[in-house]
Amino acid sequence: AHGFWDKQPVPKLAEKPDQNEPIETKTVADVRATPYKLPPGFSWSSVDVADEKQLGELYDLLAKNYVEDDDAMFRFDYKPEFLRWALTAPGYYKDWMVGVRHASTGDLCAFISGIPVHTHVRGKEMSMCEINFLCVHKELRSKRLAPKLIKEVTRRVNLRDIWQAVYTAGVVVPSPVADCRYFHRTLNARKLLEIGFTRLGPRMTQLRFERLQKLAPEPVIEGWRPMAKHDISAVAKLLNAHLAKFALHLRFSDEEVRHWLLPREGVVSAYVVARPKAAADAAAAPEAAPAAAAAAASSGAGAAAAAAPGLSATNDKGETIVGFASYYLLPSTVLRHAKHSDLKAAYSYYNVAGEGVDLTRLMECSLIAARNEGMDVFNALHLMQNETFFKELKFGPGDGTLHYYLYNWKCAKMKPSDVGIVLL
Ligand code: NHW
Ligand code: EN5
Repeated sequence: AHGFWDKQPVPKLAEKPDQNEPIETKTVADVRATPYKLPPGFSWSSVDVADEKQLGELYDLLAKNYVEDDDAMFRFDYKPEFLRWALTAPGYYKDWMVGVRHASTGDLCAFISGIPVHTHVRGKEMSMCEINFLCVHKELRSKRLAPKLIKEVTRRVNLRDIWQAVYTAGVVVPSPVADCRYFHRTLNARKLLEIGFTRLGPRMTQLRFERLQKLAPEPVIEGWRPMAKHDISAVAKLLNAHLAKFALHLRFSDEEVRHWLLPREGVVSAYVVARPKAAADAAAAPEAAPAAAAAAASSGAGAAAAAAPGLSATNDKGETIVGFASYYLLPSTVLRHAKHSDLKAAYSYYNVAGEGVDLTRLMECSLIAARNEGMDVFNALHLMQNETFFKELKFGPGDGTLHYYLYNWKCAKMKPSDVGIVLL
């Protein structure tokens, strides 16, 4: 059934592996030294996203030909600034941005990208490649160009002595390591109804629906503020400690936290919950602030075994960071609509509710912040601990599922709550 995937080092669909190991082991000397052959009329061309013109060409290809929902009502519209962010990861390689051009016109007609990441799978850490933005122009579909792109990027990754990859897709191919549903939280009820993103249930009026989705005007947690440069190392500590709870997760260096999580206007938003230096000091001195001290003692390093210790980290200004929340901004084009041309969506990224912070309240603040940034909808996957807040915060299941994959790795299937990776 899968002429291509059946020959790749991935588990078969029927397989129920219990190992945690590579499927095949090779060395750089085994890797083909020359690019795969393309059909006549096409040529390989690495896309330099630092070059404004090439970034624009990639944007155009994806804006017209990338992922749509099942009913072809919406298509992802990754903006040029977003693509630059997504593809210039720390340590990125230009030759992992694999493009295909028409030899005659020079037009970019297909693409796949890889970036380097440190991935943990059930306790094993590996340097991997994270694959994204596989796209073939609509006029060139079903000609087996995608397998060519996948084999060529694999070759270029293998030449750097990397043998595993992590990727997600809305379609099922051999073989998902986890399956995560999309959930959606309405922020602009009227617009979502107008564009057919959502419908009113039985006995629901637009007015009732709008009232039901109402949120507070401003974030409700004390100490909530945008993440700044002086929070980078504290956020890295908090985030890596949190992610270690999940069977599948990445490890972020400080440099990667700076790249992926420092706010970028119109691309990624990130907030911390910071306790002022004085309050943190007071919490450490019982006679000064008994209540705060009790809370600290019940969750601090020397606490009794009863309470789970809450996470916290000190930032470069001496504040205690006890929470972190982030989302990325990815609009979709509304296809064939007279009044609206785009759907503004925020996607839940990485969130950590540390000591004394409730995850539901943290996410409520994210919803409010996203709404105040003009977003129409807030999307989140059913992974990590997200299920714990969906009901109270009025998220509902969407019609899409995101499947998680590992290339050249055999391990037991994971529950969505084991998944600690969010890709763009
Ligand atoms: S998922 C988004 C993928 N992109 C889109 O859906 C955009 C719209 N669609 C298209 O552009 C995020 C085309 O339909 C594409 C397929 C290009 C999808 N994953 O050329 P043919 C990612 O970027 C298989 C994996 O004739 P086409 C992750 C399909 O099963 N395989 O089809 C990407 C069939 O193989 P089979 C996919 O429609 C991860 C073959 O392609 C797939 O003209 C990539 C048909 O090829 C998908 N999303 O083009 C894997 N879609 O065996 C990375 C189709 O069933 C692996 N196929 O016969 C790791 C590499 C690095 C390793 C390093 C160690
Ligand atoms: C690689 N990084 O299907 C990503 N989106 O549910 C590539 N549905 O938006 C793979 N069909 O359910 C991406 N509204 C795979 C996802 C592709 C895009 C996709 C789904 C996810 C989606 C919407 C619109 C459906 C339109 C008709 C949807 C219902 C929302 C409703 C809000 C109120 C509470 C209940 C749910």
